[in-house]
Amino acid sequence: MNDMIELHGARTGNCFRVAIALEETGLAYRVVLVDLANGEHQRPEHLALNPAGKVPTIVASLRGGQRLVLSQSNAIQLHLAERAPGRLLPEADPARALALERYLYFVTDVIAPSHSGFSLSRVPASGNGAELLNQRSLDAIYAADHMVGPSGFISGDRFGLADIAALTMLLSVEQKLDWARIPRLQRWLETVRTRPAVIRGFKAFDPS
Ligand SMILES: N[C@@H](CCC(=O)N[C@@H](CS)C(=O)NCC(=O)O)C(=O)O
Repeated sequence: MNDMIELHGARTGNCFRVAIALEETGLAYRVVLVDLANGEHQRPEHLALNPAGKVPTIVASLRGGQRLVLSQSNAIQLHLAERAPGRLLPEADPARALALERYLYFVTDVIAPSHSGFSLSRVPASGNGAELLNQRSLDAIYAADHMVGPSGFISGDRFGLADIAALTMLLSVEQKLDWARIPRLQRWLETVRTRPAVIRGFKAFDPS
């Protein structure tokens, strides 16, 4: 069985997080570009992998030869963390539990309202719902400055899932943030955005 993981995706935040996680683990992968603008995510071959017609999706083989087709960017990142023990998540508690807490903070309190705000902003006559959700996401970022510890990372002593979740999100609102309110996150961003694996992850869906 081929150990190469296939990553079906496009240049979107959810896909970049998976590509960065793959790069950080060093697991072998190859990208299958899904052209969203041309509706490739709705074609039968993609729907056979992801019936919701979304990206990202990975196709991988497990020890013993079983095939794994997995969607949901966060389920994929957790799967990758388990395949590369200690690389994206500490292996033992309490560090592991605390790292999951920070990761899920960014997923549920920062990314989720931001995505909902984006969807709502496209609905005519939705009032100021989008604005409220976007502000809720920004407020959760302002509340996270203290999470950057002496190591310079968001949880524990190495770069991990929480850093990946925070990174794509903070970059997407970089121009909206008042950085004077979050000096630790500002220093953190300057460092993590230059990590070679992060740079490679952001280029993963560039046409070759
Ligand atoms: N909760 C899913 C969301 C997947 C998702 O919404 N993907 C977007 C791109 S980031 C997509 O495929 N959009 C195409 C569409 O909805 O038509 C995840 O985390 O993977």
